[in-house]
Amino acid sequence: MFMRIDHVGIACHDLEEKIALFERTFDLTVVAREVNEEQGVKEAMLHIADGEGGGSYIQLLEPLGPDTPVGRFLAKRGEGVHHVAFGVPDVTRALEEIGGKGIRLLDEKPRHGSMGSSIAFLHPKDVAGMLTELVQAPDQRR
Ligand code: CMX
Ligand code: CO
Repeated sequence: MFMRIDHVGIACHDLEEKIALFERTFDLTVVAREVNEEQGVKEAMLHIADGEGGGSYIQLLEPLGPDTPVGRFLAKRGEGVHHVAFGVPDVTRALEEIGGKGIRLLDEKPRHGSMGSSIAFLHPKDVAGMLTELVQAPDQRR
């Protein structure tokens, strides 16, 4: 079902400060910056490698406000790994399959993600405490 790890999402208070940290520490390059109102985040994607069906990245996330998923996470736990995102060929199909196994879906249908991707989340309480994101790259052929 999973083709690769698409990205690891990191919650942080100050996006620009953490972009600079990851660039100078790991020699990574920002390939996209976006504001996603629906997800309540300002974010940057730092490219690591290219793989089957798309690349792999670190996603740095700053909340747009306290009453957002990342805002609540920062208040409760502080900065750190927020979610792991896996590349799938077809998010709609993956949701059907995974939902059929009794895992709670936070999204019944795909939403807009970084760089034109389609994304959906699974409930962390049903996946060993890991907030899990499914990602279908925009150019993914079936
Ligand atoms: N990883 C693991 N557990 C998490 C979590 C995370 N990122 N965020 C919250 N939780 C846990 C909390 O610790 C809490 O557990 P306890 O009751 O044991 O304390 C429980 O889930 C409920 O958390 P909450 O504080 O009530 O937080 P929310 O109301 O935000 O609900 C969640 C949590 C996962 C349902 C919500 O954050 C969500 O729908 N997330 C999906 C969307 C998202 O995260 N978007 C931002 C990223 C966008 C992108 O990647 O592009
Ligand atoms: Co993500």
